Amino acid sequence: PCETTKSLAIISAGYCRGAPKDGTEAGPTAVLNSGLFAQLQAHFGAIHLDIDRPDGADIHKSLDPDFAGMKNPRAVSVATKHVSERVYEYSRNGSLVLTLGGDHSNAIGSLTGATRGLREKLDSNVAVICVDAHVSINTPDTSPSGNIHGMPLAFATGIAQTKGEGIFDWIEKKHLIDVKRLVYVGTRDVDDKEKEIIATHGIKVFDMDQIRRNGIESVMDEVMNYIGGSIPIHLSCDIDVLDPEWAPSAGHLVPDGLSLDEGQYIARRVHSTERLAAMDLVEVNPSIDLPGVQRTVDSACFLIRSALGVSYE
Ligand code: B3U
Ligand code: MN
Repeated sequence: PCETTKSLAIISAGYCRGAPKDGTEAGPTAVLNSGLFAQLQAHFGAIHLDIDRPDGADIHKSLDPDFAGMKNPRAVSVATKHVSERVYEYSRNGSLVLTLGGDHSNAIGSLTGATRGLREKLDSNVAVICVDAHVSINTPDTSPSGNIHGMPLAFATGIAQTKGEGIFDWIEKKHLIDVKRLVYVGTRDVDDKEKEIIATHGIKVFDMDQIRRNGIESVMDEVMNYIGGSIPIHLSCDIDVLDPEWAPSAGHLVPDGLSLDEGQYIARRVHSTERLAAMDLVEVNPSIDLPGVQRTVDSACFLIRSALGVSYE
């Protein structure tokens, strides 16, 4: 049983070393300053935490050479560890936690932090609903790019175990999400090696084809059935799940995505369970497609408000 959440903590995780393009460091500010923070504060009395340091930004690139194929591994490890610890503290104390990225590597922090915190508080695993055009589950071995933003679910599940000194050596068993409680919605760009990982571990995927065939309502019925009726939910959103028409300012656009209505439907369904314990929203990049930034930010805010049950005038 998951008690009703009373407070909201917002974690600004504007770190971008997991991605090949800069720009997502400005994501949290763009999203919060568009009116969202005021709305959340009115609704929850939200607390907003900027995580400034240590964020790995001070690790000069020359001191952060590739490791096992990963780019910027030390900087990303430091940043995600920090996000994980903050999310953990707030989850353990019963807050609903909203983490704003930043590139998708930040989900390593939010997923592990919430999982650890909720395990301690409720003695329960967490169901993770990943809403992403990708499955973001490459390991350093399978990654075609070396970009850690393509790997967050591999590290958060323990499927990727690559560690070095100062490189993800903070991740322990207590941080790991259960692959049997992980489900994807809206995927449409999956690498062949990722397909193998998904098959090997029996991970549940509802891709765009299934959504087009059966409709989002029926897919969400199946999602809710799959995760079961009692455990807390972590909603992990990459803005690129939306069609580029709705979210053009993202780093890795994939055509034929969700409409904003479909995205909102997913978020509302999660809200209606009253079991949302943590949410992240990553990859809003205000330096890509400048005319489309406001539209992207508006879409992100819609998803967040819908998931959190916040209406506004
Ligand atoms: N799967 C590719 C591309 C990618 C997927 N998701 C992100 N990037 N963020 C990779 O590089 O892992
Ligand atoms: Mn993605």
